[in-house]
Amino acid sequence: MSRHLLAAAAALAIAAAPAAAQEWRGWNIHVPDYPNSKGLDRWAELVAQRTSNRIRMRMFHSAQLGQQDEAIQQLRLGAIDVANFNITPLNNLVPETQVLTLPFIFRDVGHSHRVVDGAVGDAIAREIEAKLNMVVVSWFDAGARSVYTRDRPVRTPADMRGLKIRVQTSDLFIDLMRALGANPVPLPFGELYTALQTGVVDGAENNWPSYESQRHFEHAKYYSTTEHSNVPEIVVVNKQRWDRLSAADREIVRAAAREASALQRQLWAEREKASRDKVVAAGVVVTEIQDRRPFAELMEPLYAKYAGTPNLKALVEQIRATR
Ligand code: GTR
Repeated sequence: MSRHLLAAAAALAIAAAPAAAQEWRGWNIHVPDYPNSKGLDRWAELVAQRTSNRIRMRMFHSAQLGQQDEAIQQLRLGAIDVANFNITPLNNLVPETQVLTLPFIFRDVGHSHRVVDGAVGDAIAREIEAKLNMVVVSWFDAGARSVYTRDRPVRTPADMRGLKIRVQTSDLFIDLMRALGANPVPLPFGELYTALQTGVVDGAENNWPSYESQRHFEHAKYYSTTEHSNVPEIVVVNKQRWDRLSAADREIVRAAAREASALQRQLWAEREKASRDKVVAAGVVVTEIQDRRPFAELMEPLYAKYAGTPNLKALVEQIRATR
């Protein structure tokens, strides 16, 4: 065979060979048995099956690859390929995400699903993609966030006055706590257990599963159902990774992420109840807030500040009009 023919044959062999297997690194903040971790594991399993292992996602749970803000940075740069997180830490980077974080914006869980799975979710996903170099492939649940404290229960906003309450890195959340009269303290999730233990903060706010799985209840045993925010979570892929996929593989990755999200939502509903039962059995004092209006009224000015532009106002109206 001539040298030319040999070269041509080699080129053909390369073209015909299946695309090299890829291993993606996945980030998640939660413990392995958390609904989000299980949802991500299912996603990885489905994608591996449907691509005959050409795309394998290795999920690192429990913030092994860093705390949330750093991980988001790594994801933007491509050092992490996929991740799941709550959208609050994107508030300062992509203002459109603020509308989903606003207090009392959703009527119930079904409403939040219809919003994020519909046109509003798509519009926000496009902004995240354009500004942050990541593609949103599905949305996870994160339930309602409520306030919990170390020393005494919160029944009314007056009980919040002067309390140091941990928040995520988001100006909206900082202002939300200030509106209630508290002193917001931005801290990474992973530092919160010790901060509660040592009294660096007087309390925090989160959903039942995070309160339970991070064992915050051991040092903050008063949980008050303020349910002030229902922040949804996203599942994302670094954009360079995504852009290099064939159209067929993109479809596989996205469809599998949607199926993973259906599983996560089902596990979420179960875990919310199980977590609550577990902490109550461990001695947590639950204060049921029957009338949330005094809280909601104080937070109302946040709408003008964080959804004041015509574009954001329109998104809020679209959310409210979603049935
Ligand atoms: C959890 C959420 C995490 C993170 C955490 C926090 O509920 O799933 O993504 O946002 O809260 O408060 O830092």
